[in-house]
Amino acid sequence: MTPLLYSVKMRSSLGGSHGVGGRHISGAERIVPEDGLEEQVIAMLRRARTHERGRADFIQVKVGEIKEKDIMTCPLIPVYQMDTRTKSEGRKAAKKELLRIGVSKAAVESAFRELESLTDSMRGAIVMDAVTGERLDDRAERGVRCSNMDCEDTALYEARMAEKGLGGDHPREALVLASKVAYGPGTVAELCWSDDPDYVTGYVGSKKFGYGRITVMKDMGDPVGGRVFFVEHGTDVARYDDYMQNQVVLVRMGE
Ligand code: WAQ
Ligand code: MG
Repeated sequence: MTPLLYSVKMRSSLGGSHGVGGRHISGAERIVPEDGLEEQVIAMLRRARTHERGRADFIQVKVGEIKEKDIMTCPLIPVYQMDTRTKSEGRKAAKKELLRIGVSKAAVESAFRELESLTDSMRGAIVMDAVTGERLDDRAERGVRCSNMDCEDTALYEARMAEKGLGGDHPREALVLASKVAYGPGTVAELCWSDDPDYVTGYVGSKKFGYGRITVMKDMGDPVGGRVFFVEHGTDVARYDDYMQNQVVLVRMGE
């Protein structure tokens, strides 16, 4: 029998709750078997109170059982790396990679214009037509959130990634998210860099080539990050948003 799975979600803020003056500090989510549930809740509380963006004073943790019939799986996209030394080198590499995947020049320029004009990080991602560069999300600070995904087998994942020197929370969360996004209905590519001030690595993801890790994509100390999901022309945004937000996806390790 497959063990019962639980979704554990945490979000934290400083100076009040989200929406009533609080500044977002961190969020995290895992899908864990019942025997790892309590340990996971504790790990998340700790993470919210030791985050480099600040020590959260408002923390929400949400736990829910997952029904087996609601679970989909997708493969972990393969990792490749582009070594860059500066923000401008990194962004140039990202643009080149997006064009190689098939995103139009207009859409690449539009995406960088949107992300580079942000003065504070959005909570979610911008959704953009990969042909016209038109922004398809509601243009609010929230954007489209990708949620309800994790590794199918965390121990196997950790073992494999440690071998490649890709251990840690940032790569795991980004790779799992990028895999779910890459397999989303209509996704062409994804562009991301972190909003954690000291985390300068970003990536360009796609089903076509995988997770193109770019070692430096912003200046040290910059707290503004962002994501863009490039989608096929004609993608149903409501359906896309529903997949990103609600579809439970477990990411399988390759051979
Ligand atoms: N769904 C959609 N967009 C999101 C989500 C989500 N669940 N979480 C964050 N974002 C957006 C939001 O605009 C953030 O400001 C931005 O992405 C960056 O999020 O070493 O840490 O969680 O290979 O800060 C990539 C490199 C790290 C990892 C990415 O992103 C590696 C990272 P962060
Ligand atoms: Mg962050």
